[in-house]
Amino acid sequence: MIRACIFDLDGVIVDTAKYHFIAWRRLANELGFDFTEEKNEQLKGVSRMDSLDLILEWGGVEKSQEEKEALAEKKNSWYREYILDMDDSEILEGVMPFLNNLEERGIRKAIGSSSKNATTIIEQIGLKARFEAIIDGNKLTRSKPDPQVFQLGADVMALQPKECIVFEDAERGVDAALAGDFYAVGIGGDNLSHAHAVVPDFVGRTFEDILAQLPEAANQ
Ligand code: B16
Ligand code: MG
Repeated sequence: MIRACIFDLDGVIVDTAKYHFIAWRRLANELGFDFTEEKNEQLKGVSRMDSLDLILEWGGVEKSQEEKEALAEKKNSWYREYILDMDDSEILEGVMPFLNNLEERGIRKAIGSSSKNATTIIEQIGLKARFEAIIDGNKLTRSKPDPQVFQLGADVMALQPKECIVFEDAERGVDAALAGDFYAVGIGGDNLSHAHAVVPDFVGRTFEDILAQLPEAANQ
């Protein structure tokens, strides 16, 4: 029986991918190369340092560990300028009614994000009090597709994976949920067909609608 929903943040509750893209692209341009928004898709759900490694590889640039840490810090300071301007108007359409619907049903809620900035973002958009657990990148030792982020969320709520639905917009995020034995629902995007169900967004959707798309066992 499902008792909780665990939400990825970037791409599920808010669209911060656009801010990550602007900041990473600015860094790449400073290093003398560029990359496209399609390439940026590959960075969804990927940790900061792993994202930097991929971007440097695309640009054919090699840097020492110390230089990489300085570059990641620079990108993060630009990124934080954007997120510190965010407010509740950036919550994706359909999310608020869906959270309300879960609360009416007594379904518990947590955030499971790779981002070290997740708690700041949740505070900026005024949703902190709505989640029982916020697992962010600061609490993680392993990146998605490792299931650690969702396992920690389930642990805080003292629930088993099969009592939780994970909502994810990234292929690696769905991989992580499945690796941890959670029910996985893909939001939007391509490359999510391995999830138990995929929906374009939360608009007009209730908990019952989602349950109806999951395997029989989730409904018992
Ligand atoms: P930060 P999610 C992920 O968040 C983003 O999708 C990914 O693009 C980003 O690189 C990662 O967080 C780390 O973010 O630099 O803020 O620690 O989708 O897992 O909520
Ligand atoms: Mg995401």
